[in-house]
Amino acid sequence: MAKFDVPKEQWAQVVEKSGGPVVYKKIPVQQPGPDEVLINVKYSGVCHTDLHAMMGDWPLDTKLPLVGGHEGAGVVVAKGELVKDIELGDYAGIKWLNGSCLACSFCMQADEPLCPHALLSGYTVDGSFQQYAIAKAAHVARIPKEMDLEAVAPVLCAGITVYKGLKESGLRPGQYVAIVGAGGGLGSMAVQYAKAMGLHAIGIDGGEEKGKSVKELGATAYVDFMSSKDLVQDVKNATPDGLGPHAVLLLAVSEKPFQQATEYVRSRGSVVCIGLPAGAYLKAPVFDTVIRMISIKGSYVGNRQDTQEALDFFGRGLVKVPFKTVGLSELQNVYDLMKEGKIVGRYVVDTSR
Ligand code: 8ID
Ligand code: ZN
Ligand code: ZN
Repeated sequence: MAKFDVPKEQWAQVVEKSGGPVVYKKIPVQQPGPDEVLINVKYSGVCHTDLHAMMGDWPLDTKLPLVGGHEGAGVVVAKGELVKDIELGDYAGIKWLNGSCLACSFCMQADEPLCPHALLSGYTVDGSFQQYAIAKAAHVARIPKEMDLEAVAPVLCAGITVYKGLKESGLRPGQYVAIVGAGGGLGSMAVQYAKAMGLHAIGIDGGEEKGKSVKELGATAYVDFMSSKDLVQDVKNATPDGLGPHAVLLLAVSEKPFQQATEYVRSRGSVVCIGLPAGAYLKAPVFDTVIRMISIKGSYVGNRQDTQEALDFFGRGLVKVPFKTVGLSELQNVYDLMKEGKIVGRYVVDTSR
């Protein structure tokens, strides 16, 4: 078995107060508990959730001080004595779901994201914006050795979440799905998973650069919410019979599309809410929802099986999010770009710089 020298101190990005900014500094390396592993995080994707966490956007408190991050890909360098199925040197991933009780009625049915005792990476426990991060061994993603840790990092939240959302939508191959926020991190992956699952993706986002990227990733059509004069009609027109997409994946970080989706979804279609804009509410006309038999639902990350399936799509070369890599020390710059909606695809941070 490989042996690793784990330092006592490491570089991390720390949220010291709600609202930020992040502070790049040295902090102690923690030791894993009996059922945990310590992962030397090499790369971590930056999800919009990390920005929500820093800004205190949601009605759920974070720990403070907080190390964010939940798309961490790295190498297992230490483990507790109860961990039997992971070896030192294996590749593993820190996901949003850092741990769960494995005994409640949700965990028993593989709905572990709904566990009332769930631990959340980069929210209720420290996450992957540090060089050494801890997670429950049962929950870390098993990443095959041949995978590129830099490219696979965004799969660990964005990939799993949109893959699960597509499964929850009930879509069948050949049908149409509208992906709202298609140029962002989750959206870029959603377009590719949709295509790989035999669906037609209608990407919705703002600006030409995002449109170009969405088309290159395989979308059948792109609707620009910033320039469209009649978005509802444009989305419907992107389906051959003009009746609208069979499902909508809402990944945007603004409330308006959440109010709009039931207007263009096809009768008997489903609207799947995934994005989490601060303070947002859903609103839909009862009349339309009833007589057009529309389903509205939420979808929240994925379980361990979804994780391995989402990684398998990556392994087969079917999904690859466009990403840019910067040093961990530059995380605040990434948040500044994210706030302005300027990121196409994902930013990945390299924890060695
Ligand atoms: O499990 C979950 N439900 C889960 C998992 C991971 C992330 C939920 N999320 C949530 C995040 O917390 C965040 O609220 O999903 C949302 C999207 O995360 P992201 O993909 O990491 O964000 P991004 O890269 O900033 O992309 C957002 C995109 O939305 C577009 C933006 O232009 C950007 O490309 N957008 C906006 I803001 N308004 C839009 C609109 N009206 C829009 N696109 C279309 N129409
Ligand atoms: Zn995320
Ligand atoms: Zn549980």
